[in-house]
Amino acid sequence: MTNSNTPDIQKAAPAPTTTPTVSANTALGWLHTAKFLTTAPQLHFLPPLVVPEIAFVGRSNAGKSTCINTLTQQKQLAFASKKPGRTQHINLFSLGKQGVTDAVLADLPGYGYAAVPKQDKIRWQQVMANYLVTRENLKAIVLMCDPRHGLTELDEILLDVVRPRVEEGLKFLVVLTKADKLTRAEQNKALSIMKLQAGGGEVRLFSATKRQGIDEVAMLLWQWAHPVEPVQPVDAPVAVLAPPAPES
Ligand SMILES: Nc1nc2c(ncn2[C@@H]2O[C@H](COP(=O)(O)OP(=O)(O)OP(=O)(O)O)[C@@H](O)[C@H]2O)c(=O)[nH]1
Ligand SMILES: [Mg+2]
Repeated sequence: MTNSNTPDIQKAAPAPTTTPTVSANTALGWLHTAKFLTTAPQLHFLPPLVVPEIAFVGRSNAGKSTCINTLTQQKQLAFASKKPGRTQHINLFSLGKQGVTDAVLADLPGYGYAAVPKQDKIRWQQVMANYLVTRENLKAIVLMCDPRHGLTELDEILLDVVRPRVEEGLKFLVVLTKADKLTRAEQNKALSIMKLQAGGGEVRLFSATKRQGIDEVAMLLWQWAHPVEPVQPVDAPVAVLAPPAPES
């Protein structure tokens, strides 16, 4: 029984989970606010930002721009094309309700397109590595991978480049694109193989044409852009004095 004259001792509440839950509708509504922000041929032309940035990377023609258009439900936000090498700059899209930007999506040019001159390839790989290593507000990477090809040599190089940042907390998702080209059994097999290769990163099947995996990817991106900071535990218990007992 509590004596009203004795101070109540209130312990600090346990830290809340760092993974907030969100409905697919909320996540998709948020992604739908996407607006073109800027485009840059090189990292140093990008504006420094403080809001979380989520970069879409992967080989040429993997479906990065299409994925951004599908997630944001905007047909021509990012330039998608049958012709590989369509995206040649780093394109940023701002996200946020009521005009308040709370995150940015980055659509990066693809790599590995055979017809690109060797010098351009090398230059681009340097721009990309530089971006992935030094972009300060980069919070997550979405690696688009066509499961019919699996991880290419350049994907592996990219994974090596970002590994130290992933170990420091950078979020990482492999999206297995164009899942509509695979049977259900092939999809499951590709998913299991990639889970082994993704080194603890998330893996999701995705198809823009069949609208598969959209909710799941949208919710993951929303969670990553809106992390809940754990409440610091209070060292000493907080004493809350009970009101004095009324005099009789
Ligand atoms: N069947 C199918 N085709 C897709 C899907 N996603 C993209 N594509 C097609 O793949 C081609 C390349 O798509 P993009 O989104 O331009 O690919 P990208 O990765 O941005 O390519 P780059 O800008 O060259 O790096 C286009 O013809 C798309 O229509 C999908 O989920 N299913
Ligand atoms: Mg593109």
